[in-house]
Amino acid sequence: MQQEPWLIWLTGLSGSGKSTLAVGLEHYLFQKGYKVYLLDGDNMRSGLNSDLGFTRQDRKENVRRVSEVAKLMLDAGLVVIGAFISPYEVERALVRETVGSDRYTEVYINCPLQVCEQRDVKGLYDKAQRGLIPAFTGVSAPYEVPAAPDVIVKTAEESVEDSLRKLIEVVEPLLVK
Ligand code: GGZ
Repeated sequence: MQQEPWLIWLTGLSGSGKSTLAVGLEHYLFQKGYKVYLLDGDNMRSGLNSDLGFTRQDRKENVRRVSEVAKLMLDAGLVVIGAFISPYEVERALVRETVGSDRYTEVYINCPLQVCEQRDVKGLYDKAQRGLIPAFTGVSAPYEVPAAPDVIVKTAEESVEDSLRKLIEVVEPLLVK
């Protein structure tokens, strides 16, 4: 199957729904026959980036390395989904620049901090508020809202199915060669 190599970059707070949507998109595209790979904190921070934490510098390096890996994957012809908090505008711009703006789509997973805190699926917000996790995004470290994302999904207002449908409607036409 002919496909256009493309990076779909999901940015948003912890608990905003990035992973859920990334996995949903990956499954959808896979079933449609696309060669797709998902890069996220789980597979990057456990291996290549296992030396990195969450300081300003380490986050910068995390996203920089991911962008270089994504670029190689695009050169190999894959569709790549990146799901990272990537809280700084300057690093997101670097990702766009590294892979090329003609094969990059930025998706802002918009979910109010209060909703992420209420969801607190992994109990991380609770720990962060008690001072047990330093520099936690939204609590004790910043999240810069994307200035000009290509797509915005509002996971506090839409169902997972609605957000996914919206994402697919934007992304799938881009991948057709
Ligand atoms: C933010 C943290 C932190 C701190 C651990 N701040 O919800 P999760 O658990 O599964 O996803 C979060 C993940 C974020 O990794 P990223 O590589 O996406 O971050 S970044 O793009 O900013 O480099 C969270 C967990 O790691 N986690 N400590 N202090 N999230």
